[in-house]
Amino acid sequence: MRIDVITIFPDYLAPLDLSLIGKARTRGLVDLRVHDLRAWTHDNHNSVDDAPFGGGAGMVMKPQPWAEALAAVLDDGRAELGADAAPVLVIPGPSGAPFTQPQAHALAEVPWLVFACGRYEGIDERVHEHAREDLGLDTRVVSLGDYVLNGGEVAVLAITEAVVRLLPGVVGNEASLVEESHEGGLLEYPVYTRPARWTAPGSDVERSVPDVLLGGNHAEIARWRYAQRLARTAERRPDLLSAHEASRADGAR
Ligand code: 6GU
Repeated sequence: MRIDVITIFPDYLAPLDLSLIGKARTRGLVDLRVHDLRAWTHDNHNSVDDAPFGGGAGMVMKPQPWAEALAAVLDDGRAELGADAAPVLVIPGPSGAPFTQPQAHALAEVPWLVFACGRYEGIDERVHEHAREDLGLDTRVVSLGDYVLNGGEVAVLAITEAVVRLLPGVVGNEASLVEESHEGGLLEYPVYTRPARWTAPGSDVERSVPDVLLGGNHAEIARWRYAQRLARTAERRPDLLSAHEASRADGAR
């Protein structure tokens, strides 16, 4: 998979050199390139933003550097992937649709992703239109959740990690991708490791691992874990539980 990130803070993406993603990059599973948007400015101040038409607080990212950046990144990617290659363009922002695990799976099937990181109050809307209508790009505005960050860079870190760990060969034990929170629309069951009985320093309570997990009856363990997933989802994410019940009623699972 090829991933291009366009940002005014390339250093913000440095964590993508680390851990699982870094390893996937050195192993050639992911070709990730970070581009400084200011490379496509032509004034002395390398300005990328300006005041909003219609007034209001904050600044808006100017269209021209974005159009040039997208053209250059598309050229570069097509030189490598072929003239017909077309990336999915992901524009992170608080006004996007929520990013979810099903979307992570969908993006993991795409051979080429381009992320456009907005800062300030966002990118001039005509850049979105240009990408869709002139460049013909599948353009998706996505949000991490209902709160405001200063820019899209943290979202790119989160989305890239969620997507890249799903690529074949990135996570050592692929079974670990199946039984985790948000797979199957429920949260993960509680997990335990040795010792089976444990007392925290300074505590006088000995805490035991649930007996069912020590018994080796795998059908019973599976039933217990499913019940735990339901209980935990009901408590922490009742919104997910109603969707899960609807899909079960449909016979989807
Ligand atoms: Cl993707 N961007 C920004 N700036 N704020 C956010 C967000 C993204 N997701 C939630 N808040």
